[in-house]
Amino acid sequence: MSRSLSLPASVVVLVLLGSPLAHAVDGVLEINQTCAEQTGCFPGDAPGFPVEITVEGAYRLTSNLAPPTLAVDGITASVVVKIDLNGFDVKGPGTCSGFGATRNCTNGAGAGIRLVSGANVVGNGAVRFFGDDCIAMASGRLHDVLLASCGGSGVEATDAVALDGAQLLFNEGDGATLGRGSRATDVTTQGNRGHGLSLGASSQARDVSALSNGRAGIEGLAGGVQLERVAVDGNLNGINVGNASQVSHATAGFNTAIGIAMGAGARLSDSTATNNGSVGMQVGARSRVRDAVSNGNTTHGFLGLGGQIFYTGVSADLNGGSAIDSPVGGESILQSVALTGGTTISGPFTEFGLNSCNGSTTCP
Ligand SMILES: [Ca+2]
Repeated sequence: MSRSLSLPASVVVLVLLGSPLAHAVDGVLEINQTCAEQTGCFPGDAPGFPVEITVEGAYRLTSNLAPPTLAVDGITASVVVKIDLNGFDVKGPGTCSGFGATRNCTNGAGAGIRLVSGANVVGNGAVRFFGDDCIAMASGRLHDVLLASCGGSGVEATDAVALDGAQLLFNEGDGATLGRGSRATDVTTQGNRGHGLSLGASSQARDVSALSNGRAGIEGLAGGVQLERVAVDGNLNGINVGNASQVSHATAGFNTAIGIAMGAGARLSDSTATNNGSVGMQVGARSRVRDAVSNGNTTHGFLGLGGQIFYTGVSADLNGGSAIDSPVGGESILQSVALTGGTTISGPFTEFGLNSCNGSTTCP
């Protein structure tokens, strides 16, 4: 009767052969370390990294993934895919040292996830310690991801990306480089060597914290950028955006250079800049600055790089330079400003409404 207590040898062989092969659950194809290394995870994927996806569809990790060298990607897809990281960690063999401007990671050709087509969706997990970008992609949606300690950027996207819920930490490149028309929400980006968040033209970001990055906390020099409810602290420049951009409800503190720098035609409101190492807030010609406070910065509280700037409801104190400096390009307008400090204003201004400069109702 001993034969009934043990499985036939043929069944054992089938089980052993079958176990590393990933299979579909409700149409979702599985990816795990065993199939990646031993058998390939599905048709079109040869054994060994990277896991190659050549068929459109939905995929899900069922273990952590760890490629053996910095030269290979973790996952590559040549088609539109949806990848659920399922709480797992895609982790390369890299190492890093330093922080912010001194962050230095081992570099290599391998990205954690490389998506060649557009319109991909990736979420719910971590990608770390790759030699190239953690995620390289064209366009799509990333959500609920930790992208950290990669030799490139946390995410490098050539086109529009919706980035919703991300921790972008300690990468040697940018926390994220996103193409034009992108949207970033609920993002923390800290200690990257490049920009915390680099935005293409006409992109939007809200509820972003950018801390201690080696370049700008949030950069968008292509212009037409909209930022709302952002905190930038301890970066090189806090915010550095181009023409026709809008910033509201921003706080910029303790950045090494300028707190908030915007191009011509800026709309800057309901924001504060404190204790930055250069100008608190800088805008180009024909900008509007409303309900803004700029205190304790090393040089000017507000600096206009051109004329015809409308300042209303702003205050400045304890700055090392002028409270407002607008040296060129036609008269600017002051309305309901409260300025204190050594030189309250330099440059041509027209006043109306109630102003206060060092306690005087007439500003110099
Ligand atoms: Ca493979």
